Amino acid sequence: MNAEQTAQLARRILTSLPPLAATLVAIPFLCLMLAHSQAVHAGAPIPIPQIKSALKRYAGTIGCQFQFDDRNVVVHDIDNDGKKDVVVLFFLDAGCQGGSTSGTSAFAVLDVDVRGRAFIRPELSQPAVPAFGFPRLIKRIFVRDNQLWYTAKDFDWSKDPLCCPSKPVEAPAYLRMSTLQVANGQNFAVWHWATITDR
Ligand SMILES: [Ca+2]
Repeated sequence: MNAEQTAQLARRILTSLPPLAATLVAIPFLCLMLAHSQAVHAGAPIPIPQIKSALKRYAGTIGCQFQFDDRNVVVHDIDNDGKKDVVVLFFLDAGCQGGSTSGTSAFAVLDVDVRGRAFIRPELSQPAVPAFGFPRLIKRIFVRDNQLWYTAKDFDWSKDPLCCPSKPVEAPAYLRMSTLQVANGQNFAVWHWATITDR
């Protein structure tokens, strides 16, 4: 039950009770609604050092060359469950392959608790969750019209050398769930990051 459903249920019950009973009944609902409000929400301070620390620990277990720009942190309900999430962009050479063309920009999703502690949600984050169609290097993420967007440079294959993409890209980024059918006929729901560009 999300915060809005909790509020609706509370209103239905409270309007059917006498005042004293309504006050007593309201207390657990208030506690429940406060618990919902402990999720990350727009306007709340974003604990950048804690987010960076959690991200660095996570990245250190899966790759090398971790990089993170403090500006690439947004608050957005990326999985459409009605609760705001912290979405970040970072850079990582997953698997430590080395070389100047190894590593990619990657998305991660975090929760932040009431004490400002940040926790990675690996089930929604790269590299466990694959991403399709994005440029290798993304510069910035932001929210516009309740949608996650990014800016990047992509290759103009007619002239760009391998080091240096030059074509500006601005496009939406989505976290989507698809159904994967496996050999025995069973279906699995799997998350993936997706984008729409004119590439
Ligand atoms: Ca969410």
